[in-house]
Amino acid sequence: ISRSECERRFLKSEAPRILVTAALPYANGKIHLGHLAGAGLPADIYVRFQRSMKRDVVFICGSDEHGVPITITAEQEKTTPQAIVDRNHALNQAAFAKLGVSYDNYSRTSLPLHHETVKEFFLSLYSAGVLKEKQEKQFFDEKANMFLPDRYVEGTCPVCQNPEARGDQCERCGTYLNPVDLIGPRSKITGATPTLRETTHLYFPLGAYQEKLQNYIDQADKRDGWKDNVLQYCGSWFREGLQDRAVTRDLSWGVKVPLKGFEQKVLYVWFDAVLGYISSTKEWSGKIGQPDRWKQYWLDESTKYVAFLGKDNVVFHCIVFPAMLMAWNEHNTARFVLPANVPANEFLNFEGQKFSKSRGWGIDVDDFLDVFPPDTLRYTLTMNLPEYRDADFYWKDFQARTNNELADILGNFVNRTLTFAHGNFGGNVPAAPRIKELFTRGPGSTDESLENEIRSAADAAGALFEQYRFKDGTLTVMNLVRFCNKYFNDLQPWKSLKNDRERCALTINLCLQ
Ligand code: B3M
Ligand code: ZN
Repeated sequence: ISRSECERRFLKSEAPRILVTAALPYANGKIHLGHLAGAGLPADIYVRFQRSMKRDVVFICGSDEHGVPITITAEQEKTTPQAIVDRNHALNQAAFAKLGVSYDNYSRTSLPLHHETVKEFFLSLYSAGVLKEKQEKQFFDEKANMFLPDRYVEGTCPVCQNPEARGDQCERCGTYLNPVDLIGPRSKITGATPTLRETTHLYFPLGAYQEKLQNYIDQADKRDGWKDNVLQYCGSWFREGLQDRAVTRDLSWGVKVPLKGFEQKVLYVWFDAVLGYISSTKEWSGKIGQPDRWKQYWLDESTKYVAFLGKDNVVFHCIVFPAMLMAWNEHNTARFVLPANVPANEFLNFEGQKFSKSRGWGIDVDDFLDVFPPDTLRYTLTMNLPEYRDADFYWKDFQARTNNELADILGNFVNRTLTFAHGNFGGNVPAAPRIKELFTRGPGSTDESLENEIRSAADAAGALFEQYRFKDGTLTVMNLVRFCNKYFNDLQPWKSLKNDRERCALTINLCLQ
């Protein structure tokens, strides 16, 4: 990339402040390597890069602590949902910290502050008449005494006769289903045959926002270059046509619906989870003693908001969340910023297969870090990020990248340079006064070529990080280090040390740079 091209790209994204969020992991279990590759790690690289550019950036995450799977785990373990999320929240927060993911705040959605934030948001939409009440029939499990979410009804697919189709979709033939379409429906929780019961829910009119959403994504893409995979997912949702979505559920674990007649219901987990980014930023503001600071990030249109996540969360961040914010903005004077970009990643697999908790396939981050230091994992994952297509973590690759690249290239160069500077220049950066005359010219690596390489690699890596291309950005850095090792070998400072100390000083000075 040419220098002018770099500058054009850098300037393009020059925002006075940047808000970065990484998808909130469910506190139903421990995070595994796939979670890191999807959101936490690329977001951390982006944030560290922006901080190094001296930009004003806040980095927000936390645990997503609601949803039916957590209730079910609690029942299986004969404990409360709160106990489950307390345990996993602590484990996941510690695992991220151990990996060096530098969140400014890692919150959790069971906090009262979050519940208040969500209720205020919900009530604003409700009282503005945005949400519509609908009566419907839903499957009810008499044995478990609960309404069944779509995914918790199983039965035979009416299209392909797969006996294990789920209420929302048949995984064999891909057909989207309604639970009532299933032949011989049964509850996934108790195995009982569910009955249909009348219930009332509030719906968000997603369909009414389709055109606005398409315009928003078009504009944002023009400004910041959205990834093709993300645009394709959005395009296919738009082609199918957006449907209105229920935002309430007949469940007990979650944010209670603050309305008369809805006391037995909670808000849909995604409705509350995306607002977790806002409440986490509020919590951070309180912790740093500037309770209104969050508003600078969320309520000022000059903020650049970047949301990192995995592909399964794209629809919620590119469609559902922006539509919710649009609805709020239409009825309030304080207006939220929408994501300027959603650089979602595809999936990371483990040794050629999907991570699967139930099949015991994969490795949790905390177990990994009990054995290996964090940089070895960060480096291998970065070089295998599923930025454009699914990627794999292989132990063999981890071994090779750690030994042959991180240790032999980067580690070796840093070690030989620092050892040399300590051994021969008293641990100082040696001055290089006669820099112009000493500049080596001629074949092979020279002082001048190294200087150019340092500058152009920094520019190129910066431009790539700015475009969410973390794999290529890191490769650019590693190629610079390869060049540096060659320079060290070609210039032979151990020889010049004996006959031309200034020549040697310049070599080590440039290596340290
Ligand atoms: N908890 C899904 C996940 O962990 C979901 C993300 C919420 S982001 C607001 O992949
Ligand atoms: Zn089917």
